[in-house]
Amino acid sequence: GPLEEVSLPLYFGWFLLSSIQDKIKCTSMDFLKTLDTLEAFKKHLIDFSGKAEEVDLEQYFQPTGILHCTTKFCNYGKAEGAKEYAEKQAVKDSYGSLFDLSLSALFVTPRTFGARVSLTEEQLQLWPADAEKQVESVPAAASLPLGSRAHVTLGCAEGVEPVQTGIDLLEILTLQQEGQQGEQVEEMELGTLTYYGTGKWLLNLREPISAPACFSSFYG
Ligand code: ACK
Repeated sequence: GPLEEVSLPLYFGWFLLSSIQDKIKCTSMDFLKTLDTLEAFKKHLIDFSGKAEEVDLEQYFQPTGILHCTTKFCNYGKAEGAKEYAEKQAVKDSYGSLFDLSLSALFVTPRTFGARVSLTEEQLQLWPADAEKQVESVPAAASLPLGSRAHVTLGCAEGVEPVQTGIDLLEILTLQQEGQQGEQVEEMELGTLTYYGTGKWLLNLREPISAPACFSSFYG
């Protein structure tokens, strides 16, 4: 019946607790502020904005709502494998439980701003086996380790959908896997900043941010 049809959420994921959301928003805004002032960033501005003009990164990226790490995008049941995912024993067992997510890097591209999430073995039980394989624009991502796409979207450029954040992360990780060292541009207080070309920046955090998060779902 109609009730059954709407019983699947828009997506499942880990929802960061509000105390840590505030901390991450502060840290990430500080990072954008610093990145904006770096000579190295200004040098590559053209890749970033298409113009040599300055950009205010804090304005450039629009917040996209509650901070979370999507596990399975279900699209209310219309996405492939949505029902199977919702029925997985691990998903049922963990629903409503608290987890500790490790945010290991921040990344910025002309499209998105995000945090990489490094999943534990336990957390990978909730990760769909095909998440990295679904991205047609990054075919090489299929050979990345499971969980490579895991991220928290921190902001999107105007007109960009949040689904792009995980795709941008996969692009950067694919370059790394292909042996591209990137250009290590700066030792920042937070960690090492690397440039991977065409507007792709990755800050590996010296100390990963530990983020308590509830595994649940979003209906919208
Ligand atoms: O930032 P995100 O991970 O990217 O969180 C949002 C959330 O679902 C609600 O839109 C993500 N999302 C949207 N479409 C897809 C998709 N096709 N595959 C995986 N994640 C998706 C989006």
